[in-house]
Amino acid sequence: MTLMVLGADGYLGWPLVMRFAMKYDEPVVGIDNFSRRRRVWEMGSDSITPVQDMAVRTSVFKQITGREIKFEHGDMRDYEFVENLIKKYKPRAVVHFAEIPSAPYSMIDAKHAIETHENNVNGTLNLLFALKKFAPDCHLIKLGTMGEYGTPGIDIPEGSFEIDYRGRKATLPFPRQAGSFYHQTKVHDSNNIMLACKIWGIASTDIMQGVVYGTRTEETTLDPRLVTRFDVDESFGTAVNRFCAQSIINMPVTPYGKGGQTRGYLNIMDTMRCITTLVDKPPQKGEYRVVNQLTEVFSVLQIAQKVKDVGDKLGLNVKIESLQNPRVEAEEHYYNVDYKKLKDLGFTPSKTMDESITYMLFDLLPHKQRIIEHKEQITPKITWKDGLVK
Ligand code: USQ
Repeated sequence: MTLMVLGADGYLGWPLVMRFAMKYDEPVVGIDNFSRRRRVWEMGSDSITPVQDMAVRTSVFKQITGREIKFEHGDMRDYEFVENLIKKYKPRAVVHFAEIPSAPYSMIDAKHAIETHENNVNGTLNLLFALKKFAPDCHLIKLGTMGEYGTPGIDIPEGSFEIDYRGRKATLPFPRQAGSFYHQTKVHDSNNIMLACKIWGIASTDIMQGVVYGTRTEETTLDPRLVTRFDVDESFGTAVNRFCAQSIINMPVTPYGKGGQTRGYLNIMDTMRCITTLVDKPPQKGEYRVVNQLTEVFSVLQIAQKVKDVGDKLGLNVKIESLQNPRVEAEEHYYNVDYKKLKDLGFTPSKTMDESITYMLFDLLPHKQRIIEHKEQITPKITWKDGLVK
């Protein structure tokens, strides 16, 4: 049997193929079309960590560990490619990370919104049809987002909730209220996967993942050439990572608006451990399982303060400067989210944000010059109301 990772060149995908290759005695195949690299270049930015080509990555990994990662280059939008892939490997589990992950990128203009939809929704549909045909017993582990739920002002369950309406009770999917065209693609994916599980008996785990941060995993530290990418531009960099990079170059960290936007967060190492937990404990055939994947909950202002506290101890003299919010989102809101299913399956968090920020700053210091070179791209220019404002 084979384990497959779609999006194996990405921030999470590259560490995951290495983790799989170390942990399991089964063939591990990674797939990518390198679109993340291209899209970050399109934003005028680059990974702050110098990432190697895939051929170098896989051969260095083999030299050091003796373990093999197979790689296939291809695009999930191409049904023929996807069908041949699933037919060839008939995977036991496939982790689908091969999507455009950026909310701001999807808000630039119609072209970018449609590209994000086309890539994400069509890619997932191609995968579902190919799985039905050639690997109906495969466990599909799909990366969704906590952002699917939005900020509803009531407790957020894991996927579904019980409702008593006009005298009748039912368990229904919890309402999705995405806040960007990117987050909407994940909602559409969730609906399509739910339907495929119901009608074709596919077994799937849909991960409602919080914001991931971090510079390293067990495998990326084996050799500098195995490092994973680290983006800081407004589209592909995420809050904690951007705040750490800003503090390295003495640029004020930038909570948007009032800074009360509260989200779930988890370290990239814990992300790897969550996914292997899910691989080891698959759902039943036909089951559509939703897990909320996060380990801690903070507001952006709390995160900015954490980065300042740690940075100041290291002598970085971190400043916090709120920016006018380029997004349309609640800046003060109720946020209480369940995240129990992964723990029930055996996952225990290994890292807190407090301890992670310290080593993240240490890991980023050697790349200070590269952050300075991309300083321009850190400042937001994409607004939810007017798209890219030059
Ligand atoms: N934010 C700031 N200042 C910044 C950057 C972001 O205040 O410099 C705020 C945003 O306004 C937002 C929060 O931080 O309220 C999170 O923003 P983000 O850019 O870190 O994350 P987001 O756009 O929500 O998307 C990221 C990933 C996406 C994933 C999602 C999980 O890019 O792929 O789906 O996190 S979640 O946020 O739970 O939906």
